Amino acid sequence: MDVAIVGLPASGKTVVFQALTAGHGSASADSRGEHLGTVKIPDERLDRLAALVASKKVTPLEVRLFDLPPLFIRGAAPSGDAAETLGRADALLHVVRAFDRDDVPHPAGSVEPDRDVAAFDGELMLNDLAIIERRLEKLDISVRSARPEEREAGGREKTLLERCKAMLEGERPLRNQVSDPQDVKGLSNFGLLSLKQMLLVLNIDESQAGETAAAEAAFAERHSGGRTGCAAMCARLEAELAELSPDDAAEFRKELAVEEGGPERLLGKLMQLLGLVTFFTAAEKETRAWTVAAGGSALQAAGRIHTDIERGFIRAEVIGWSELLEYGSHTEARKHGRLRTEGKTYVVQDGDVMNVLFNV
Ligand SMILES: Nc1nc2c(ncn2[C@@H]2O[C@H](COP(=O)(O)OP(=O)(O)OP(=O)(O)O)[C@@H](O)[C@H]2O)c(=O)[nH]1
Ligand SMILES: [Mg+2]
Repeated sequence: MDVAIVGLPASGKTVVFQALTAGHGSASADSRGEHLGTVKIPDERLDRLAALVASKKVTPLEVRLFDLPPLFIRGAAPSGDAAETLGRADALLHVVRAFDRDDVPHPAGSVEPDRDVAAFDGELMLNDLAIIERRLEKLDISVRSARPEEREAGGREKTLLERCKAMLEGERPLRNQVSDPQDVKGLSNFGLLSLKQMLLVLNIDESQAGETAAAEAAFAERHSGGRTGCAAMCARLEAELAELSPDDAAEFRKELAVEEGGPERLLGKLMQLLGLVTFFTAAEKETRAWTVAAGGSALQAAGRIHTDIERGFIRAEVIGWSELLEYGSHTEARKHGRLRTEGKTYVVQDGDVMNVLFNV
């Protein structure tokens, strides 16, 4: 999964990146100032499964985080590497400044999170409107010379694009309006930025850090919905805490009355927003977490592990993670008839431990 960190200049993007990568990942910077980091998603279920089967290797889910330089400076559309990173991203993490600091001027002169959310969305929507208008023009030309069946497909695309155009002209980001998976798919190749799922991260002041939950709830009330999620965090504090030993961090948190697990909670919200179901493979060689889209089948799950396993799929042995822990081993679970045999169309459930039998 690729997530791009975006936002206005000096909103704290790089500090959020540091807070998320310092504890659970690694980071590197390239010459253009774009940072790439890998964040391992902590999952207690995975650790317990790995301990149960005494795995030599434990592989958690990973998210690739891209910390981008500020976008839309003087209205310029993203170009080059930034455009490529944005196009590929599965979600945008939009850092919204709520911290106040005289020595770090806000580009708009004052700290107003709601204004910044709207302003940034406005840029995304302008970007999308230009893309859609260009595409509609092209379609008009190509439909005239097309064969009847092509004309029909072109007509459907035109209807969809015109609907999107109306949403954008009404200043509504596409992500909260277009919900039919078929439509989302139909639009997926155009690089529409307001269609991307977005986690808004309210970057609060140290002085507010003790009231993170309340700040988050109020912010979410105004901005969450559709495919937009909300979280609050004091990025600078979390980035500093992530550098400390766990004991020192815990003590410091207590002193400041800041709740545990800020970055973990943010990552949890991100996973929730992405709508992914986590499943596991557990063996002595490796225990690993994987994902499929919610509603995904056992066959799709097999394909995530390896295309050969998908191709040669025979059946899957499935058990919920907590049940496997309860029985202590696959052998015991099988003895009690709890290891289920499922076919290709089985809908994978969050927390399933799967063993796919295949033949190639
Ligand atoms: N007090 C306070 N300062 C913060 C916080 N987050 C970021 N800052 C400060 O704000 C300044 C800008 O932070 P960055 O993370 O560099 O912001 P950015 O969005 O990456 O900036 P650009 O990449 O230049 O757009 C730095 O001096 C940070 O230390 C915060 O939560 N509290
Ligand atoms: Mg930065």
